[in-house]
Amino acid sequence: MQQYLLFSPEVAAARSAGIPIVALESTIISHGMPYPQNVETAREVEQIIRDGGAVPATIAVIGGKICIGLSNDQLELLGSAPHALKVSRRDLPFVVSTGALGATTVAATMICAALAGIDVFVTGGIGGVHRGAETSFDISADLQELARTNVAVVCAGVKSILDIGLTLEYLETHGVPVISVGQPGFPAFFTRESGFKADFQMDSAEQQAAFIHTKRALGLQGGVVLANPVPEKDAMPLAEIDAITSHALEEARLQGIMGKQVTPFLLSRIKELTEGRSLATNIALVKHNAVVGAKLAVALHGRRPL
Ligand code: PSU
Ligand code: MN
Repeated sequence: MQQYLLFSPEVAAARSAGIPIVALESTIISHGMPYPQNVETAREVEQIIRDGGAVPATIAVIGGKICIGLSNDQLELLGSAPHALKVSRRDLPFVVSTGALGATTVAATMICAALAGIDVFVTGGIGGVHRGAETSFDISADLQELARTNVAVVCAGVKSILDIGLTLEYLETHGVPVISVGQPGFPAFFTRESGFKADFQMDSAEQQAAFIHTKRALGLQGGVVLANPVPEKDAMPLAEIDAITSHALEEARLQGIMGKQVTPFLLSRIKELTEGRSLATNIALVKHNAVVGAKLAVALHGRRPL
């Protein structure tokens, strides 16, 4: 397997020096935000992780290799290339074997992080059970990955483009713990509250690391969701985001958007309909998650090896 992995010099050095590493995904760069804010944000998020005492490893598939850590040029390529494919578990062997340019989702980034021995991953929002999944069967592969792959995912919860209640039910069925940070409520990405509670609240990185370490020690396979609410000052008004989400969902339905296009379509329509205000919120919450993720990686590193 290792023949498919290519570590950047910075990540390779961190591995030999025993410095904690935090994985970052690339779908958020290629399909989650517009250029050039996507590349700027990716760089800033990496720097926040460094400032927190860890080393960032942004993950993507380039030239048939799973790249663990990207150069500035590679970040630029992923942020600007219109042909970057959105790569989930199913797509990973395709992009690796063909040499196509691949931006990894939460699911694929978890797989690659686990292959590289990285146990903390920071992103914005995870995929989930889509509204109307009882007829469309549209449930993100991110949830199955959380059920099986040992990586902790720091996010700002789940967007209300999804059915948040069903997403939490699905995670419970598959034994994925959902831990909130700083409040009991499970956040809804753009807003701090979703109306649902997380399973456990753990505010300190030490507590979170002890939980993850114990889960691992008990042989319980699978990830953990760490749900970190967007800072109050950056959150969007609930009524506004609800109205815009309903509008975008209706457009997707009318245009017959299906499969892997659904999430990128909704994300980009929400951004357009809020005239970019949702983008500012999105950027702020990812940066906030990077602070939490770096602390967790440092705390978890102190507990190794299992
Ligand atoms: N949700 C967001 N922002 C994102 C995504 C989801 O708020 O960028 C991306 C992530 O890469 C996630 C993917 O893993 O979309 C889920 O896509 P799908 O629903 O097709 O599994
Ligand atoms: Mn889907």
